[in-house]
Amino acid sequence: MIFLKEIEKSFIYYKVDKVPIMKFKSIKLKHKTIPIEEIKKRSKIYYNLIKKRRSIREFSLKNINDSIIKNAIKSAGTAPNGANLQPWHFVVIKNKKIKKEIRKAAEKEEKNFYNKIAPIEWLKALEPLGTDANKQFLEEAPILIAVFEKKYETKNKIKIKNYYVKESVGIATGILISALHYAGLCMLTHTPNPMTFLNKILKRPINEKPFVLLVVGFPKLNTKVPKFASQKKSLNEISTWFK
Ligand code: IYR
Repeated sequence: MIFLKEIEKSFIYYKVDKVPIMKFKSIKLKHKTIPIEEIKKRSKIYYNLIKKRRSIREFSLKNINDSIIKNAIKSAGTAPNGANLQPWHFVVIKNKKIKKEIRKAAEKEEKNFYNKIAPIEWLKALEPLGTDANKQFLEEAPILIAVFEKKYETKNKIKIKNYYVKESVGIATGILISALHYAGLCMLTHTPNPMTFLNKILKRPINEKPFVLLVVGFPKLNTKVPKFASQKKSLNEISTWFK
């Protein structure tokens, strides 16, 4: 039996014996294959660049041009994601008052984390990073980017489910970090736990859940970073090859 159902104007799907067959429009892929030597060179250049990325916690007050952040967010928006539903939202905070509010709320959660709820093993794991409940960087850094994951979308009061939300937003955040680092900026992926205060302060709807708070800027003069975090696992440790 064949059912025909029109969902949107140009979007038709057929069900043949309950197996949905999608009709889709295609366009020609724009891809220029470059010489292998150039590919090898680029792979090295990218690795040499990305390996220099460090999470920093001391930011200078130097401002950042909006266009840099806009391009980085547009880059993040190209991330592969579930059913191309693009289940993310990025909130850029430059406003001093809001940054102060975020710091206050984050420090409240962090005090609770460090002094009350964190299991001892977790605190032990964090020891080599030297982190604590003081989050001065939330006020000092010129830009905060709150990344939200959208569990679902509401259209005409109907909930439309998103797919692979965490994976999609994780990939988008990775691209965002890579784009900002490539542009020459430094950042910290900050995850106060819980982060729900961000919905309230940033007036985000309930279908959005804070994923990460990216703290973006330039390092303070003579900024120090934990030695421990520069020790990366070797290729052998992180990969297995079948040839
Ligand atoms: N959210 C806390 C604790 C923290 C947790 C992990 I996992 C880190 O890699 C770093 C910190 C904080 O931001 O201090």
